[in-house]
Amino acid sequence: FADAGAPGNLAAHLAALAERRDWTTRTAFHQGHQSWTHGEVHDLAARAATVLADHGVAPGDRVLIALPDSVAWVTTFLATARLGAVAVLVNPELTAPEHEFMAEDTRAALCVTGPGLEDRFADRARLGADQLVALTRTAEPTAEAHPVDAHSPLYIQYTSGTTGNPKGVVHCHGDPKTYHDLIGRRLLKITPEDVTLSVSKMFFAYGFGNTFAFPLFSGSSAVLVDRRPTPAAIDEIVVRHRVTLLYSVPSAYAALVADRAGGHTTCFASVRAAISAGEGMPAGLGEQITALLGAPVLEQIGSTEAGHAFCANSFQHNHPGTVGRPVPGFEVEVRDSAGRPVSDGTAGELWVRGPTLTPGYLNRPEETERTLVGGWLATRDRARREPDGTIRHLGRADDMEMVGGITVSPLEVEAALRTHRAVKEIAVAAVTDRSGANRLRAFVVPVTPIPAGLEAELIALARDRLAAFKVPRSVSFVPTLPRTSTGKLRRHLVRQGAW
Ligand code: 3SK
Repeated sequence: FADAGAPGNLAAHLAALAERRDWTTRTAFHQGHQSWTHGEVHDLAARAATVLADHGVAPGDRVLIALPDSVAWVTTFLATARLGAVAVLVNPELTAPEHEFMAEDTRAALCVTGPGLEDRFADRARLGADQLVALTRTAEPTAEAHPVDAHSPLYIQYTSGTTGNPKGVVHCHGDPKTYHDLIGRRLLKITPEDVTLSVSKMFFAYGFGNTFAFPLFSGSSAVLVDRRPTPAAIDEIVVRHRVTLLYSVPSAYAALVADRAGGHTTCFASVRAAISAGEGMPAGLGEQITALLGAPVLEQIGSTEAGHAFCANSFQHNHPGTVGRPVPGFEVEVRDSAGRPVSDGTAGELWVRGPTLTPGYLNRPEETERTLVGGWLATRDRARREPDGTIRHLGRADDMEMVGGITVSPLEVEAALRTHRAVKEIAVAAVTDRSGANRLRAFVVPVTPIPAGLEAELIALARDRLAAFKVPRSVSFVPTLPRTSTGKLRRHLVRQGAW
C-alpha cells in the first residue's frame, strides 16, 4: 500500500502504515490506566478478524457495534474492515427500539455489544465485547484482508437527526485517510507527538475523525473515555496524559468554563488547540475558552453526510465567530431557496461538494435524491459568506420559528438572553398555548439557586434588545436541554416541550 492515493482495505493499510513509519511501539490509545501501542492495536484487530470470521462474518455483511469508546471498539471496527464487512456505528446508550431499528435497517449479521446490552438484539447473532476480547487473546491473526477499493462501503453512521428519524449514512474505505489528509494533517498539523481527547464519541462523525482516523493515520495517541467526561474528568485527563488537542462542543466548553468560575485552576499548558463543532459558538465563549486553556479555539462545521468537517478554521487563518473557510478539496455555495447561488453577504442555505460525501442514505432513495443533488450536498444549514471568504453559520434552515405569521430566528433571541449572568443554557421555541396560538417561550437552564425575579428580568432584557414580536411571552426553567450526542439542540423536542 502506498501512502498516497487509494488506501484499499483500510485495516491492512493502517497496519502497513504503522510498520513502515515505525509507529508500532508508540502509544495509540490510553484507556483507564492501560495503554496500547499502534502495533498492539493492529495485532489485536487481525486476531479479532479471525473471531468475527468464526462467527460467520463475510465480506459485505454488516456488523453492528454498540460499544462505548474503547480499544474493543477500535479493534472490532478494524477487524470488520479487514474482512470487507461494513461496521454499523451506533450509540450504545440508545433505547432498545432504536437499536432494533438500526439492526433491522442494516440487516446486521452480527451485533457486538457492550455492558448492559445483554438483553438486546435477542433475535440476532450477538457477541458481547468481553467474549470477543477473551476469544481474541487466543485467536491467530490468519484472516486475510479482503481486497476492496477506496469506494467500497466501510461503515454506516446514523444521523442522530435534529428533526427526527435517524438515517443510515454510508462511508467508504478511502474516506478516513482523506479526513486525515485534509483536516488532521493539513489544517491541525497533527504529529506523532499529539495526544487527543474528544468529548464526541467515535460512533459520531466528529468523534470518529478525531479519535480514530487522526491518531491512526498520524501515529499519535488518543484517550478513550467511555462516557461524556465531566469538567473534572477533562481536567484530570488533560493533566495525566498531557493532552495537546481537545475536541469538544460549545455546551461542554461552557460547562468547563463555568466549572472554573469557582476559582478551581488546572494546568492546561499542554493543550495547543481547542477544536469546536456541533453547534454555533455563543458570543464571548471563545474568548473565555482561550483565556482558560491558553490555546486558540478553532471552530469548524461538518456533517455525518460529509464524513467530517467541510469548513474549518486553522492556526494560520482563524476567524472567531465563523466556521472558517472551506476545507481544501471542498467547495461551498450559499444558495437561495430555489437553489441559485446568492452573493457574498447574503444569507442562504449551505451546499457542499467534496471528496468524502456519502454516496447516499441506506434504503432511502428519495431522501438521497433530495439531499444529494448533482453531486452537491444540501446541508440544510443557514449561512452567509463574508467578503474575506469565511463562512458564518446562522443556524439550521429548519430553525426558524413562526409567531403571529412572522418568522423569528430563535438564535437571535437566544443570543440576547444568553448575556444574562444567570443563564447557563437557553433555547427559544414557538410553543402552542392553550388558546392554540403560537407564542415564543424561552427554556432556560439557570444558575442555582435561581435568582428571584429572573423570569421578569429576562423578559425585560429581551424587550430592551429586541423588536416586540421577538420577545418571549414566558420562561420555563429546566434542568437540561435536549441535545444530540454532539451537543446540537434538538429543536423539534424543544418545540414539543418534551424531553
Ligand atoms: O457537527 C459538526 O459540525 C461536525 C463537525 C466536524 C465533523 C463532523 C461533524 C458532524
